[in-house]
Amino acid sequence: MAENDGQVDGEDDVVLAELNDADLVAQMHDDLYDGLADEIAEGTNILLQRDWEPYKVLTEALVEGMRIVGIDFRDGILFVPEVLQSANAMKAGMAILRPLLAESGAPRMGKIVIGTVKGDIHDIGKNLVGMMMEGAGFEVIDIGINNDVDAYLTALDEHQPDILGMSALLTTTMPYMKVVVEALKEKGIRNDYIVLVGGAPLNEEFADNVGADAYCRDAAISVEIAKEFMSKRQGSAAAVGMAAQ
Ligand code: B1M
Repeated sequence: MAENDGQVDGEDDVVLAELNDADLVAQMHDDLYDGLADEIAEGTNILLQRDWEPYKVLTEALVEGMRIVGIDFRDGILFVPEVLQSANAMKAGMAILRPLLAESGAPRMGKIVIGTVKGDIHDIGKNLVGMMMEGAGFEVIDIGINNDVDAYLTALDEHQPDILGMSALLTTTMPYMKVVVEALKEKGIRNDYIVLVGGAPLNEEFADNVGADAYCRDAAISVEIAKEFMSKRQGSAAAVGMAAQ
């Protein structure tokens, strides 16, 4: 069971709405661990009704719960089918938070094409980045998982974004980012895009090595970095000009 086993979990008759905030969050970590999508949706709604900021619900209840799942997955206590259920439960919570994170009314900041690289089907982190970017006023074109070079190039050609975002969660798939960047260079279009990369096994050194513009540690930082690059690229007129479109 999850790290916080013994606090409030394991009770069939737990009424989420009767728990205080700390116990509810602990229970949600357990429910995420157990892949209980309905309970995660309910817990998410309860925290929102208690005036929790959507971002706080996301990070403290959902992302932290997934971190705990990741530890037991790594240690061979949980296996793929169980972790898939946890991922589905997480998505149930994210579906509720998505419109709230996106409704900030921020001016149009720019456009990003984002996708997970070839061979990799992890999409939760990428989806979170997309949600946060939308909330910050970016137009987000999510091209999904398992993208080869052609898929990235086609999306860039079709959508003409300012930013290309790539995600990789596996040490075996992260080198593919370099393949994509090299393809951009070969076509002479590398400098047309801000290339941002992210995913748990990456770091700044890796981003430098593959020729990306920056490594983004998490979704919130991705937004900050994207904004920074956009304002460098277009000057302070960027947000104003795009808002008027
Ligand atoms: Co996978 N898996 N998995 N898995 N999985 C990891 C990544 C792993 C670290 C688990 C472990 O061993 N502890 C391990 C990788 C080890 C390694 O490479 N060294 C692993 C493995 C081995 C595997 C399989 C090979 C297992 C197997 O089949 N034997 C297999 C591979 C499948 C494949 O892709 N080909 C596999 C499968 C799966 C599931 C399908 C069961 C499921 C994915 C479901 C889904 O995504 N729809 C899954 C999950 C859920 C995980 C863990 C538990 C959680 C990942 C996650 O969603 N984290 C993960 C363990 C872990 O990371 N602790 C693990 C939460 C998410 C919010 O964080 O994705 O890091 P993260 O995203 C962050 C930042 O990294 C950053 O911002 C995000 C939000 O803050 N970010 C970006 C991410 N992408 C970005 C892009 C950007 C910017 C920032 O662009 C601009």
